[in-house]
Amino acid sequence: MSTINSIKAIQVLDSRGLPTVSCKVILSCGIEASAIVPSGASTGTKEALELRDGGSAFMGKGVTKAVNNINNFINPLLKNLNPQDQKLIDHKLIDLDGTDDKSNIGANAILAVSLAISHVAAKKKNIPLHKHFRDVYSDITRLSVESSLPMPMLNILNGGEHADNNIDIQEFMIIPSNASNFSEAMRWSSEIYWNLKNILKNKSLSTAVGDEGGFAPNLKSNEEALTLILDAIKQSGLVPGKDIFLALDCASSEFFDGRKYNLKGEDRSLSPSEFVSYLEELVEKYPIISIEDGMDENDFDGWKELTDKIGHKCQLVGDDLFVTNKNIFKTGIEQGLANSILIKFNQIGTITETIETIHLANSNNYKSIISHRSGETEDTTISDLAIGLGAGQIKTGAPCRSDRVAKYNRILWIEEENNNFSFPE
Ligand code: 2PG
Ligand code: MG
Repeated sequence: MSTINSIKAIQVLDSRGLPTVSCKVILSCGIEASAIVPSGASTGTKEALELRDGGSAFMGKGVTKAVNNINNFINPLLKNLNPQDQKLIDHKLIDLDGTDDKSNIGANAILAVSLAISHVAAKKKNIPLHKHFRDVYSDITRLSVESSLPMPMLNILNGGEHADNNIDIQEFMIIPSNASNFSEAMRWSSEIYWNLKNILKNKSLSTAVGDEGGFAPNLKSNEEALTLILDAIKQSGLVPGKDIFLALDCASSEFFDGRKYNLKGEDRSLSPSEFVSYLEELVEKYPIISIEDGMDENDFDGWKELTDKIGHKCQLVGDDLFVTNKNIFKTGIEQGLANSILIKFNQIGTITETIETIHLANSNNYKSIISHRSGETEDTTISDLAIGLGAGQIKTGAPCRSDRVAKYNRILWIEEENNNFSFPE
């Protein structure tokens, strides 16, 4: 049996030019694999802790403490273990840390190892990572569901914390629902992206992009963003509300002050009920089928009102609300908040816990959307996770910038190699 020989981590840079953790696992047979962790900007307050150095280097954002925790503590702990024992290894990492929020060793350290272990284990078995995920978690995944490719949600216009413009809503996404396969979904999305660029250019608006590759112009209102996107869809010869639907990530914790939702770009402050009506009207007026973090992460009454009012006709996704945490999610389900969950493995810290949260969603009829972070890298683990778990949806930014398209390109190859994999109807 080939066992773990050594685990080595270094500090590398992410798509924002800030440090993050990269980890390599080498087996006794010589096979090796590595992984890199992502990092968020509009983070939920209950996320697992991303350990940063503080001090002056990298504006305090260095990750050498997390890197040293891997090299000094995790490396000896996991030596000689079987990399196929992902669940056992993840639990050893959780126990080593010993805190609820992984603040001791750092969720960035723990996740880097958890991911790299899964990659090396798949490589050892000589199977693709998505197949490995399916095998390892066959007891808790929906085995009845055939492997499927995810429907992409592409963020083509950026605001909020991801851009320096005046738009309050963080993400304006397109969903190419009527595409017959993943490649067609990507072709349509690329064409819409380029038509949007031309529309902005012709109006002398900025075509500079935000953190997730979407354009970040200054606009008069959130509705203007929606109108521009509809124009881009039509110019691409596609029909909004038939071929292409829209999705929003409001990331509204970023503009809620405990009492009001402050839409600075529109110079308006709305009470929770007024903000629910605002979103309800947007859903009436535009082909919006998914809204993420419509309400603040602690505004449970607002969430309940939003869910009761539009949950029957719109996917309502909890991101900062649930932070991929099984216990927090369970409480939210009991309270009837939202109807879907965004899955980000660095919010919780291990692959095993991430997959347990997806399982909880499946068992309660909540949809799962596998997601990137705004700070990303060339790592494509989320593409395999979305496919292996049959999650059905992935959001990983614009069809532009390598940190985003790396994930889509990985799925294009998996589509090519598995013509029996289905694409959502
Ligand atoms: C989000 C994410 C990813 P961040 O809010 O959904 O789009 O952003 O990684 O900054 O939390
Ligand atoms: Mg979000």
